[in-house]
Amino acid sequence: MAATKIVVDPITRIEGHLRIEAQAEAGRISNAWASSTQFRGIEIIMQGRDPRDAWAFTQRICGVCTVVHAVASCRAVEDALGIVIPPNANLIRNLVHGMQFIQDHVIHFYHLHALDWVDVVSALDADPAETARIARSISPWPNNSASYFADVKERIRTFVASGQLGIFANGYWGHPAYKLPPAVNLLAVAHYLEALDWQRDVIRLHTIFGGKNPHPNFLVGGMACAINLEDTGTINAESLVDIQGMIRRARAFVEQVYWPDLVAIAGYYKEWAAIGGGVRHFLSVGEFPEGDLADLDKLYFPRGIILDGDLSTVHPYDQQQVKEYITSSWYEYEAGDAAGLHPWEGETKAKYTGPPPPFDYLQGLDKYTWMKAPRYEGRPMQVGPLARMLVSFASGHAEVTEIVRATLGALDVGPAALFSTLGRTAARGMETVLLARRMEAWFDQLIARIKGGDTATFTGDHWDPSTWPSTAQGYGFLDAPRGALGHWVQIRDGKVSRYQCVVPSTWNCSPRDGDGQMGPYEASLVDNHPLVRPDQPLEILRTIHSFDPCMACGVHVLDATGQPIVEVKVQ
Ligand code: NFE
Ligand code: MG
Repeated sequence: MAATKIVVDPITRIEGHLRIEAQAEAGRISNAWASSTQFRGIEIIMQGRDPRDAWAFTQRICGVCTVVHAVASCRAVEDALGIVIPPNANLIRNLVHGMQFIQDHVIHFYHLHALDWVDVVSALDADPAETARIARSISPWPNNSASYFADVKERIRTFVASGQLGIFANGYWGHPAYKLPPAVNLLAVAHYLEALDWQRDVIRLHTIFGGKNPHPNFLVGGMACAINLEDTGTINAESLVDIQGMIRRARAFVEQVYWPDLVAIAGYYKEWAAIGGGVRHFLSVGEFPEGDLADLDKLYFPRGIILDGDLSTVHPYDQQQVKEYITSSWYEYEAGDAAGLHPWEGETKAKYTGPPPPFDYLQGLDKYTWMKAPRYEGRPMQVGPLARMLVSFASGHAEVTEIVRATLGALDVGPAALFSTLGRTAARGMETVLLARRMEAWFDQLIARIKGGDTATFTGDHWDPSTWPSTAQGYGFLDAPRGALGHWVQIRDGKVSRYQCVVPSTWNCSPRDGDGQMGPYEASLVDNHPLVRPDQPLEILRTIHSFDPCMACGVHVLDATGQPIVEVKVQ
């Protein structure tokens, strides 16, 4: 029997345009291609600019992870110019980035991923009293009465009766792969709606420390906010109390809603702990510096590499070993298509060789995406929450070890279950719980420093370009919500001469390299992967969404101007 060809373009409920092509035989996926179908090239427009402005331009790579490119950029320029930021600035960056993680992960779970597992229409069959009983059995969260869930059910019924599902349109409702009982579906939909309000509240932390959201303000040399407890125009006693409230409400929702929901839903989908593992090399550049002087090597989540799923050894990360390949990508290199370039030598020269759109298939073409293929010592690497949890677990991180063990125990699965679609989604929840707790420690440290008389948030050292060497280069890393991020900057005569970003979604959405090695999305789709109904590729959504894809980051796109057409094509 010939393989069925499948195209999902764009995959929705992500940022940007991602096209997945696959082949399926006898209910399983036998081959897969991941293609990012838009290009903009922020790296190119950085050339010739003041490096102190780079954070503001690169931050616009993405409106989802609106913090991370700014921090990576500041760190790269600070590295190049030898700038050490004050401890308060580091704590504030941690709080801003930490809240970014928490908001991003909760939104991902409820609004971008949950409906791959939760059948909204089935919730109409729920008994609200049963939902209330389940809610009380897993969490002390106060919104847990039968009348509350009856109201939510009524709201869904109104959506469905109007024929306008709105935010719930286009689901594969009734698909046989949905397994939750109606009462659990209703619980999840109720929290989907609650999470919308919750995230709007807690992300105000960005507006206090950074002036606005999305895209709060940063500053090479520190943070662009002043602290003066007596002054109404700065971070003061009142705004710190407001921030403390947001941190507490963030933790409460994560511990009492997101995490219990995730564990409860995972319990119905344990077979997904053996599906979609894919690439077994993991990279974390680590994140959340905790040393007194913003020591970028003393991190809450450690830096390191896991090879071949072997958790007995954490290998050191050496940024010199990162190279980007374009064998399968619409770019050209001066040294030719087979070359791998370290970001210090990186080139961004677009060369589209695909068919004019609209096209039928990209599968079979030598080049099929705008993503480059980053490799570490020649290996594709999986990045993101699972990489962070595995590197932390293998490093003996106490809190990570505890929550990993407890979760595996609660689900009654072994450590091998981590290498899977379910493992990626569970790891994202685990780190959110730990970060929601850690935020309180960073906040307390900031308060203690302020009480001790230190209100510095910025250093002017090396701010003046006349003090800079004629050439300088630096890198800035951070582990973003979707994984390892690196910015590499070169400065000549006070201006950016080269700027390269190697981004989490570029690692994960990478195409095949010259050795034919698939990237993580592709490899996960052919790893013991079911596809029951090729015309309703729900299982593809589950695995791809478990990475939380962002094409805007991956090829540094600013906006999506293509047609909002979801094409699911089967032949
Ligand atoms: Ni646009 Fe991003 C994150 C970065 S992903 S979301 O997290 O960097 O590649
Ligand atoms: Mg790049």
